[in-house]
Amino acid sequence: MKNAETQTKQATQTTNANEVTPRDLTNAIRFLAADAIQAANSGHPGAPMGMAEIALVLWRSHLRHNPANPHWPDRDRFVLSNGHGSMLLYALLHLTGYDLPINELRHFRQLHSKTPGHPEYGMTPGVETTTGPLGQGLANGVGMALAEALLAREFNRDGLAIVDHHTYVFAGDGCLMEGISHEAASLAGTLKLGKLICFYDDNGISIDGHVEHWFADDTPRRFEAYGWHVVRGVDGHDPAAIERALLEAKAVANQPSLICCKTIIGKGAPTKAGTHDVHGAPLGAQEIAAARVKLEWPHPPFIIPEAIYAAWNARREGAEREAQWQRTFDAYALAYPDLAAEFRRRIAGELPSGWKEFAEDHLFAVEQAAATVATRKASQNALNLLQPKLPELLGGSADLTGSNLTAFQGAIPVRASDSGPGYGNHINYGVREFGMSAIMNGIALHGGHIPYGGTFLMFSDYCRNAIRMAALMRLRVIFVFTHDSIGLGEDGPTHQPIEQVASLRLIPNVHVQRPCDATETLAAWIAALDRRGGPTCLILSRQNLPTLPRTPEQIAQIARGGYVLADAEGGKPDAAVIATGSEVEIAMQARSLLAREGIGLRVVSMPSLEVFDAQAADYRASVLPEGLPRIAIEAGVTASWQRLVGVGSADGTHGRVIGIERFGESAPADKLFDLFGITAANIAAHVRELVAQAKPLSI
Ligand SMILES: Cc1ncc(C[n+]2csc(CCOP(=O)(O)OP(=O)(O)O)c2C)c(N)n1
Repeated sequence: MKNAETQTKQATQTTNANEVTPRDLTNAIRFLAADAIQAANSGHPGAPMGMAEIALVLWRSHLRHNPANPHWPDRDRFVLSNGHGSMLLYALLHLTGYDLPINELRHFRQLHSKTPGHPEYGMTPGVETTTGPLGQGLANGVGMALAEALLAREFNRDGLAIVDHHTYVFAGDGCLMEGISHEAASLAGTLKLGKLICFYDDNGISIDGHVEHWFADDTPRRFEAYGWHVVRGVDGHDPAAIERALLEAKAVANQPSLICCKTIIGKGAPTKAGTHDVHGAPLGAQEIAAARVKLEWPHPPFIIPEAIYAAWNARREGAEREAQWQRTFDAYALAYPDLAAEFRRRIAGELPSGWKEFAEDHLFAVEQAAATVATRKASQNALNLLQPKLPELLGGSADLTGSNLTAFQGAIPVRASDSGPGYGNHINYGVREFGMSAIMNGIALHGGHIPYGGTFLMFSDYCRNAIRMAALMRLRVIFVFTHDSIGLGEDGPTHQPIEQVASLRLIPNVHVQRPCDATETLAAWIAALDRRGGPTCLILSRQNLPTLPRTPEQIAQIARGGYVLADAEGGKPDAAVIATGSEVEIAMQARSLLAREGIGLRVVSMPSLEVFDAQAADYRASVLPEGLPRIAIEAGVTASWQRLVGVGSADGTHGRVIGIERFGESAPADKLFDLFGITAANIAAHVRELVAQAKPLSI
């Protein structure tokens, strides 16, 4: 038997540079995918094999990218929305010359490889977004295309287009069945995102089999109804037809395009092509061997002849393209030095120097103003203050702008014009919470803006998987969730969040901030903007809340997530109450009640449990000393707090949580707070019991 090296040599010699055919190039994709999936004994060969010709045309003849610099700001963006076909993307990145050696493909889906089961942003050079949850990639692409259009409006000057690129998306039946793709496509059509081009891999197959039994939409007409330009009936295995379709799509500047490609899933697999067997399982050694014969690919697994590598390699053109852009940028920098510096800063995601000191100075002013306002209103005030310093803020709301108060003074709504979206800095996302969230992820991924968007906290459940994706990708996206509890009153249980705050806290990398007044609200915005490690959810009240008195030291401590807002008079607490948001005021009232009885209650305001948890142990212990009886109060399920107050702990610490473990009711807010015991009297009653049980304590 020949050893691998001899086989390699022979195989490599069989193809010389002049003889490389399109079939050789697509074979390289097909066999890298099939062999890697076979080696991993898991994965999805169907989409990579079925989309090989589409990938060939797009990646070799159109995609403006530079494999040596995946961060070049004006590169075209590519999104594999059907992320299960990850081996297609890995093959393309490897073949075109990204830093993704063949060894990484050999280790597809293995621990610590750069080739995880689904493409993951930040793990593999050239992967623009994490995809796998179907439909969201397309929505990310809409966000990227929107970011591109808005930045172009803001920064480009006559003859100096420093922002001028396309966003390309591959999507399958699964993506187009998902509701989120409807939400995102509808907005993309309305806003006339002409530089968004999506290839629909119309292979008629999903996991359960032939989609005609559960997906009989007329997709082209549906997209036409959204305002897209649709290229129908393209043979997805004919490079010339794909090329024509792509040129047609690129020529349409004020409509996004959908190129509908008829393909055969798993094309090239002799017996399994066209069946759902090839969608999500290795082909098997026998089928791959037969495919090698059928497609005349004699090369062993993971061996690609040099001539084929050379034909795929995009480093030289990539370097030229980037150098050409750099020349434009240099001319731009000469003509508009300030704008050029601002563009660089925005793309790097750095905030302007001095912004934080500026914002923090205002914390004192807000504290001194001692206004009684809803925290949603305090949030708008914070935006009014911050936005002139931070033009990268790109706001929006899912049709609740006047309720979420996301529009700052002078906000310019993003509107379509004849040539695509006009300049703006506030987006009416329409009633599309999930779409909004995934589009914001795309905007953040593109770079140049910090997106934030609002809806009622209740509907954070609609946003949820996109919040999770923002957390997984560690994106700076800010979710503005207002109407945060039974405090919203008469709208009733459908609109009253009970479990939402606790459930958002369960998502790793998410910071939840539930400020109690105007000062904490501004501090929460500062923290969210300053944070680069993930998204923040701002949880804001509908009802007015008074600004509570603080010393400068306490104002500084807000950034630690939790702090002593008011200690027992005389500094000797008998118990501590931990509260967030609107319940902090109630805790303060309980403190006054108990003080009259000689019981000392420490009030700990804890706008962010995650931030507090990340503080040093001695700081945490200074706020919540061991042995001091604790009560937590929050107008929602109690799950977040049981650990912190020691419910059920073996060490004898005992605590309680006052919360709401059932759905709300339709009634005025004050009646509901009484009904659910979210009152000063109830806190006081629990504290009396706790203090009576507690051992004497000296701190
Ligand atoms: C939101 C979501 N639901 C379900 C899945 C599981 N899943 C992965 S691929 C797939 C079928 C996709 O079909 P299609 O887009 O036609 O892909 P193809 O068969 O062409 O590879 C499903 C249901 C998923 N990844 N994301």
